[in-house]
Amino acid sequence: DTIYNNIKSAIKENKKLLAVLIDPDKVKVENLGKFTQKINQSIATHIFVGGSTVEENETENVVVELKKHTKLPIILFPGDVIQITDKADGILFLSLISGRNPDYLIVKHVEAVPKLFKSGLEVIPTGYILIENGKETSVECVSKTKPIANDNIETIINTAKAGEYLGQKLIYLEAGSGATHPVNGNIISEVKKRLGVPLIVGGGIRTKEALDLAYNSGADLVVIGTAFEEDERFFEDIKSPLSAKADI
Ligand code: 1GP
Repeated sequence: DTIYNNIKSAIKENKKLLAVLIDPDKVKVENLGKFTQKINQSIATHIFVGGSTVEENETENVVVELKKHTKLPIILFPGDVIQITDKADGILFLSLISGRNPDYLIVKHVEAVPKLFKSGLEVIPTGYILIENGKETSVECVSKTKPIANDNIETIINTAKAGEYLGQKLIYLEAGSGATHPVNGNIISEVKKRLGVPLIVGGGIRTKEALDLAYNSGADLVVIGTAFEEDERFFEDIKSPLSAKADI
């Protein structure tokens, strides 16, 4: 459980973690070398690879290329079973607990087992909670599930806690890639107060202020994809002691 234990020890030392999300659909493999150098020089501690609509083999090609350029842990954040590759280090074994579609709660997980069994991937059970953000995101479309309204704080808290009681080792509050509004600070802090496992927050974070707000509200690990895809200078914007790099 190296990845998970490192996350837990970083949190114990009050370090904040940052995952750069790479969607194999949105990158060219030949550009990844340069992009990964930027990641290496930044405060990022993890690389997540995944997306909602990725074709077979694309994920593996991306992971293999990333591995040539970085020592950061590469963790699959899969939208589907075909995105599983044993070339990564770990996988967020996501259960979409905000939704009521059995496919994303258990069906695809059963299908994934033969692949996971053969792989050396560290499997990290993760309760994935989609929160309304102002527009329909691809998670909502693909999974055919409704996000939880962002003023329904009670349900968000209870869903996160139910995930923890079910044994999920991480809880991920997701506004959706490219979200208009990231998960708000109040939701993050209310969930964090009651949660005994590390909290991941992502979706729509595009400024240093939004990143710091997420951290200060209680996010242990923040995931950012779109902002880096759109402008690599964002790596520079977030250089600061407030979100100091953890040694992982
Ligand atoms: C999406 O939470 C991640 O699943 C990251 O979202 O692309 O908006 O940064 P962005």
